Amino acid sequence: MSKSEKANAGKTLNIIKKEIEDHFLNKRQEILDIELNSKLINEKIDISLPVRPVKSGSIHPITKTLDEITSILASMGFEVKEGPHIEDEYNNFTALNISENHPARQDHDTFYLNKKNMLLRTHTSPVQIRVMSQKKLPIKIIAPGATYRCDDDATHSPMFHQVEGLLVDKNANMAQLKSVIKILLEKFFQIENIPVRFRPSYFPFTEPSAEVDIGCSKKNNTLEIGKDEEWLEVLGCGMVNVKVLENCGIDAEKYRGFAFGLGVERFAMLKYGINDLRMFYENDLKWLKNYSFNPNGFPNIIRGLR
Ligand code: 2NL
Repeated sequence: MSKSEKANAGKTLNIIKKEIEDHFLNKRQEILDIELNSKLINEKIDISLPVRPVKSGSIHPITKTLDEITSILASMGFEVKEGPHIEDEYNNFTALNISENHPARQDHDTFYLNKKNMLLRTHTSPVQIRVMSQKKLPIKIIAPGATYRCDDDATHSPMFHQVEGLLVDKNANMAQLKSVIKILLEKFFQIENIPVRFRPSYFPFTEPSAEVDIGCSKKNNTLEIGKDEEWLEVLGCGMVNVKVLENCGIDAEKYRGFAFGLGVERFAMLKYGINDLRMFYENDLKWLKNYSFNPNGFPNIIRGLR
């Protein structure tokens, strides 16, 4: 092309180039807009949707009952003590005045271990034997926890739970024992003036010994606690046998003790209307959903004494 032809063609080509570029940019923006709009529609957050439930654990009725009993007794000044579940014959039987030929010593009740004289504790009393043997007086403790007996039927589980209480002091007496137990039962069952009866009984480790009954009514297949019609046995107690104090090196001329023991499963069944002991250990989620307790304030689960 000549010089003037070149100038003209250049102008025209520039106009065409600009037009193509504009078309390209418009189309590009159009595609970006479509993409953005479909994102805005599809990724919209529906703030009206209900919160998805957080699955949380819950407090087992045995744990709940243990906590309740523990905090009532702690409010009366009892200190919580724990000890080993594997014990020796001395702490579990001999120190408690349970003789060699006592029925509780026979193999059918006790899980004996391969190691000589070792066993799974059959009650939490060995914890109290350990504390008394340290000879720091006075003593005001409770021993909550798991215990073991070789027994398994509708009303017995090979592993179950106890709370035992022990007070050793210069003037410890039966009247104090009666008030502690009365207050415990009133607070636990949340019934003021619950009828309570102390009935003479026998335990090798207490003398005198008593079993404690509470008033109830049993009508149309319904048990109602706090009524004044029939008696229901709930725990055992007594003044610590002088032989037991002496076995632990405590001067029985100067010191006396009272003690009590209760079954946690039984307390839980009576308070929470559970009629089959075996369900406690089945880990049946439907049963647990019905009978266990909300861990107040999840995820900060706070339990026990602080
Ligand atoms: C029951 C009866 C009882 C005790 C436990 C005890 C412990 C020591 C000394 C004396 Cl170290 N006594 N404990 C006393 C009386 C009764 O339990 O039927 N429990 C479920």
